[in-house]
Amino acid sequence: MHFNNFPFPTVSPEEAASFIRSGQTIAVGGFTAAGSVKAVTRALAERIRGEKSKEPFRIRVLAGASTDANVDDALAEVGAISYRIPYQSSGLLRKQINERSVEFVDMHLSSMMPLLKCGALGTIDIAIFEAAALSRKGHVLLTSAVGPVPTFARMARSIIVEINAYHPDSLEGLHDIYELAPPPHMREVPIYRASDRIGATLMRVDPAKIIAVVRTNVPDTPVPFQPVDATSRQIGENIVQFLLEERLAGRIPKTFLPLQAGVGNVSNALMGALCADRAFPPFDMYSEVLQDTVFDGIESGRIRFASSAGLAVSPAVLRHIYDHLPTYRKKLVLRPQEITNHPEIIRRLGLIGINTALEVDIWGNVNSTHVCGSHLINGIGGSGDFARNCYISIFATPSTAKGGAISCIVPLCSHVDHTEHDTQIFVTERGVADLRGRGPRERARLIIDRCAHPDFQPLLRDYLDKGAEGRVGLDIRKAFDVHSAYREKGTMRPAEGT
Ligand code: 0RQ
Repeated sequence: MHFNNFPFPTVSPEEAASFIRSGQTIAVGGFTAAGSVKAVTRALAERIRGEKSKEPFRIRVLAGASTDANVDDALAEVGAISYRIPYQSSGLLRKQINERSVEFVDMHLSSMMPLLKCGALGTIDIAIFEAAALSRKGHVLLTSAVGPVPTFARMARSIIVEINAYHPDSLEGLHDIYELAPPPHMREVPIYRASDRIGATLMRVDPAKIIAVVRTNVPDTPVPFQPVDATSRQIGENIVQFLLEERLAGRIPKTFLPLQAGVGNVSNALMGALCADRAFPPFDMYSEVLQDTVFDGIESGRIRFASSAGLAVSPAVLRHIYDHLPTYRKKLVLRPQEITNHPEIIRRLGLIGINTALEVDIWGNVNSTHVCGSHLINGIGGSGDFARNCYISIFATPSTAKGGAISCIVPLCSHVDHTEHDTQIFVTERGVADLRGRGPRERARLIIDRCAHPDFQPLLRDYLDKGAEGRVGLDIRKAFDVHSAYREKGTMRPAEGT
């Protein structure tokens, strides 16, 4: 393939940004900070900052998941985002969403592409994405993520490509590009193992749509993880213990099953614990993001193969992967998110899914997204895709948050992302509650006894014991007392002597 010998206009980020007009919908490539757009959205933000127009400049922004600071933060700083889907993790954008100046649609990542393809999410004016290389016929070598890019590029009216020299063109072979046909033409997706490749190494776009190419040389800038604390370490160890016992009991095959792990500090810490435990057999990952600790596992041989939509790793780990590409091409594949999060494949592979909750209620519902039912943190992301369809679905959370002021186990979730029908196993640093096959009262006892913090157990037991009549016994009048207390007094802890 002859890369970079193309006729498309190579322009400055500012010139490329001049194609974007207020009221348009742009779709940005990347998945989390991996492969995120680096230059055009930042140049657009600078232009908006300098403009004297009285009319606010507002655009709709579609992404694969979260982005790095060059997209969400840069555009939010100049108030340019009017609408955003399907997931975000920017502090500033979160503030604007919670102040209701940005319309945010919190969506299962697997739902986005089908909705886009059927036209329910409107049209895309311009897709902007990063590439390591581009050919005159529109062959694209993507960078550290695939995520939404194949669908965005096919559906957009115009395309701007950022060729980022930070990513070598020897990357070819890491990606597996495959797009699903819309119904009624959709076929089974022939992935039977995490390592199966079913598509092309290069993405193909219509060259007539490429209106500009920008050159950059910038690394991905993911948010650094917090050091692993004792609580996260203990959660990881509890999960390891649970999975080893399941294997011993014959409910997980001896050869083990592929794992999915979510985002955040807790998830990073528990992958570290899984990889450090010598009793744990080598396993595959079929996930949507891979964080740093996964690569320690690949290096030590604990992880055999990893499949993902993007590499949400530190610059040092990405450099290591790029320095060892012949090895990593055999151990790693990057896929579109409609494949990584596809319910059919998650079910067929028999995944063990491990996601993080904000709060869990005693009936087994999970809130992953909204504090006190109202204030968004990030979004549901792919957690629902995996939780609903996994062979074993685990939700992990510390038993308390905010220095012990909040119990993460509550009488009733203030917002429900995952219903009791889609959850199975809960893990905190206190222990493990296996809810499979159990009715509501037994589930409640298990969660309180095994997962809640001892300081909050009396309150939760009292709620359960003094509950209303009926199969569940949920007392609607007192269900949100702990949330009200937190809002009013900044703590869910009962006052001394009550
Ligand atoms: O806030 O830093 O201000 O103190 O929430 O909590 O404990 O650091 O946990 O980084 O693992 O994130 C659910 C947000 C957990 C994440 C969530 C506060 C806590 C802290 C973060 P501070 P931790 P993590 C695949 C899967 C949904 C998407 C998903 C997430 C902050 O995992 O976004 O799973 N998940 N995708 O203090 C009030 C509570 C709280 C609370 C914690 N009960 N009430 N605040 N916090 N519990 C990936 C993708 O989809 C891309």
